[in-house]
Amino acid sequence: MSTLIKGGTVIGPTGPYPADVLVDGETIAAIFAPGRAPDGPDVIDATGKYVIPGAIDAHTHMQMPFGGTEASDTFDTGTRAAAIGGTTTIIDFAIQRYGEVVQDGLAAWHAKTADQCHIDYGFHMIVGGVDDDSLKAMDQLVASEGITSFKLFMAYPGVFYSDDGQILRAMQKARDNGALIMMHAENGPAIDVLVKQALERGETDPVFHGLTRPQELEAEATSRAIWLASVAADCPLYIVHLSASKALEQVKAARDLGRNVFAETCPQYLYLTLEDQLGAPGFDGAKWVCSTPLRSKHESHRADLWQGLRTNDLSVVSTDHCPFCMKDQKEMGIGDFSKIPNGIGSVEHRVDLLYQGVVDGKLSLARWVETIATTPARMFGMYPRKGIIAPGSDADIVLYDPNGRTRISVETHHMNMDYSAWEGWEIDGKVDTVLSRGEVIASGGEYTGRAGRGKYVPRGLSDYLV
Ligand code: DUC
Ligand code: ZN
Ligand code: ZN
Repeated sequence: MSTLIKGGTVIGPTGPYPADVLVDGETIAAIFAPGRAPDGPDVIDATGKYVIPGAIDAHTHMQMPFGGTEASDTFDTGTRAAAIGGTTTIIDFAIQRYGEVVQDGLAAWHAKTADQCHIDYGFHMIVGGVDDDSLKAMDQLVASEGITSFKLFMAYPGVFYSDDGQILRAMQKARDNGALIMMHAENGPAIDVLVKQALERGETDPVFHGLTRPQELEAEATSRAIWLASVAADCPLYIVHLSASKALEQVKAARDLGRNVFAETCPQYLYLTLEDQLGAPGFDGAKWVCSTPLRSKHESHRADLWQGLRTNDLSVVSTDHCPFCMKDQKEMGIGDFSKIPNGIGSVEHRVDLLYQGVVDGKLSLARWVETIATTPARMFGMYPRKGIIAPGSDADIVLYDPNGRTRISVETHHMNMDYSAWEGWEIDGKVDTVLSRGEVIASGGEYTGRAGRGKYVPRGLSDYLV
């Protein structure tokens, strides 16, 4: 079946242009200058709308066992919410813990996602125990399973933590097989000392989560990861959830030297702060406990991150979607901030929150689309199948209404959370229509997709390898 998306403004890598987009089955068949498409197909009227590639959230944790509980969105609820918000592909993190077999962890993620996802999905692999077996498994995942990126942790000793020797070995392996190393860059052992000292002083409120994770410990770990990657013959390195100016400085310096280093940030670091959210009265700040933490509004973090997005020192915006409810989950940390499960849920709102950056004059339209769709596709080996409006690409397409308005609230969101980290936020722009592989799954506020229609996307190597 053919459909013509007519009268809209396509946002491409070089900017906006008026065009009609012909969809044939699951793919984009052709792009026509306005009025040049043949008659015949069904028409979706895109007049006054931006036509953008379906967004890709390259960092989610659906139903992740973590912090003594499990992230509250299932693959069903989380991918449905993502779809409604204009995201048509997620890359979630399968997990191997110390002593476990990597392939078993991967099989567990395939089992969780089977018949559950509303949109297409891929996996990164968390390697929580780097040893001879897991290193060998990395080769197999790259060669045969479509998994070409591996996350390591410099934080969370005793949970996912890798020491420097383990990190170096994994980086050497990645250098050999072409994979990307994704790094949670915070100095976990030093943070644990600060956490213990704070609790001994009776500092138990959520704000101390942020105060015991100072930016220096993110910057130090970022720098150490960069140097380790250098020792590993310039293994490609991608810093996840970068939150702080000093960490960004490390990435910038490495990139200026031509190093194979990339980084993402997340909407929470672009907008929210340690004082206004994490420091909210009583236990309310628990809603915004995540790692890396929100940073001080009295420093230049947010402005620096927006600038980093403009200059491509930050290449991608992902959510690190890791939702927990207040009831029974975040509440586990009443009286001890270190027991609050770490995570914020935003998978439904990333497209809108970043469009606000366009409205505020901080990003161009082209850069908006690049950071939420095109670059994630290229970074993680899904391009040009995903991330671009082009003939032959999957017809993952969002019609975005720049004249609409979005009000975010727990009353109206679709994520499985009993609060919203963005409660009451009003945003210019609105997701109007979402197509996933040619099928309209959301339009005018009505959702018509279904669990199980999303497919696993085996990924190739990153386009940014040198
Ligand atoms: N940070 C979070 O806030 N949640 C999940 C894991 C992580 O690194
Ligand atoms: Zn992390
Ligand atoms: Zn994460």
